[in-house]
Amino acid sequence: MSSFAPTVHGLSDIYGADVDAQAVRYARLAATFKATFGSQPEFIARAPGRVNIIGEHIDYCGFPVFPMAIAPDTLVAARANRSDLIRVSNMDGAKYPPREFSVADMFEIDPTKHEWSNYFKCGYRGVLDHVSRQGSKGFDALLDGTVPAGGGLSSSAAFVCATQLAVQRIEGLSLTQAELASAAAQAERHVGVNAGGMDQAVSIMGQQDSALFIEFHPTLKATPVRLPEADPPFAFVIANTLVVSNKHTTAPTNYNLRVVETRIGALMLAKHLGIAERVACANADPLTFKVVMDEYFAKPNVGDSNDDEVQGWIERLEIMLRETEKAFGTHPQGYTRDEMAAALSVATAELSAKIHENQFPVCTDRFKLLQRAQHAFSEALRVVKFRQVCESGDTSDECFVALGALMNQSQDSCRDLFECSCPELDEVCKLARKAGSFGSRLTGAGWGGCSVHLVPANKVDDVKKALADQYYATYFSDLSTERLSEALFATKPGRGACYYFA
Ligand code: NG1
Ligand code: MG
Repeated sequence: MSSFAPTVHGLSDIYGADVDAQAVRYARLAATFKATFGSQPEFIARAPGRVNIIGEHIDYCGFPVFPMAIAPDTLVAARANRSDLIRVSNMDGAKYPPREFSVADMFEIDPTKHEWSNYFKCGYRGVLDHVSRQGSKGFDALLDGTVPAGGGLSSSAAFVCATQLAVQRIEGLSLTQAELASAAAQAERHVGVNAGGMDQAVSIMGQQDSALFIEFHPTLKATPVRLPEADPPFAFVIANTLVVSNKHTTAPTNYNLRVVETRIGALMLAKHLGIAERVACANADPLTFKVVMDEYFAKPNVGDSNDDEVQGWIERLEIMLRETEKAFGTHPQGYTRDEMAAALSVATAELSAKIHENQFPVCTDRFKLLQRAQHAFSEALRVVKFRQVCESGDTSDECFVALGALMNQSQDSCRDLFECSCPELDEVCKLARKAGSFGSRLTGAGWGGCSVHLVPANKVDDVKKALADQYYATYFSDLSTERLSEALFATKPGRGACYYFA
């Protein structure tokens, strides 16, 4: 892959963004930088948030996902300052007060502290860890973010990726897109979340007008896929439930627990399939459902838009779904730690080490391996089918009915099998479908945050009105018009990360 050369884009290139508002924003950022640090920034690095159209909680299972980059983003204006100090400020200084570190302290991150600059340090460390180097230069940075925090649109990935772009330029490094994406995914683990790599990959590699089919295994690969062009065209409406789910405080019972359930599920499924030794030799760390599937069929990865290869995915995933039922069907109530340890013939303490509990503790009595595995394999199947419909050349209403149905099934699976929805997300999906959405589902980690809806352009206003009147007016009656427009908006695929120069 080519190295990630800095690119210069005009402001009008930010698809879907309000160009005038963006121009004002960049000018304000540069002016505030000058007022704060005494000179103009050298450059502005930008990385967008994302919305995941389909493929939830399966990036860390090694399966493909289908997100797109959006207009809301993080900007980092920066300039080297010829000292060994790193000074970082935020346009929202009331919420995120200025911080100052010496270059030598930048690798210290305390994940138990809720501190905004931790994400800045993550981005800093991500790049330098990747090249096994210490930082060498002081610099000043001013950040501005428009991705709502904790809303499921990946504010953290936008933040970390934009910081990485700034740091690599200051340090004179040039990582490839894939390296930046992987480094950012690794880096977020320093704040205590055992994250997958979807958000960072799409933030870096996003393409205007296309969603991305992102594969993680055996290597990171992003294929742009266009949504079918229909008349009227289709848009994605994003609706934030405004239920804030903080991944860091809920990780032991939510996000990190799901990661662990899929990891133990992979180990036990391998044993059920009689390939425990084979996967041990494959040396996959961590072992994912995708690795188990590949080893079971011992065939090369398939992912290209060739009919037979798509058919191959579908057949394999269907077989894995049947095996899942056989492997875990006896325990619909879930497994205790002792039961899982016994099934894997290890001591309970050893099991705890296998799932890295000292780094990412989890808290539950029962691990629902059946339901989590059923979600993972069926969701992967839906992602592959979604791409297949997009590339079928069909632009009729039926094709959008099919895409919408896959999104609706994904929501049902997230609610019932993966248990990562919440009543507010379920309600928003129901209201939107009634008002004309073809497909509605949660997007991102869930348990709150955002939902995404596939809506024909001529129904966008109806869907927005239904949600404004029946959801927001009911539960958030004092919401200002401005906050409502941040929570509820239509969007299209936008471009990925880039640099701007004055
Ligand atoms: P968000 O919505 O950003 O919390 C998280 C993970 C993704 C993916 C989704 C679920 C991080 C940074 N991101 O997204 O990798 O697993 O949940 O599909 O943890
Ligand atoms: Mg995040």
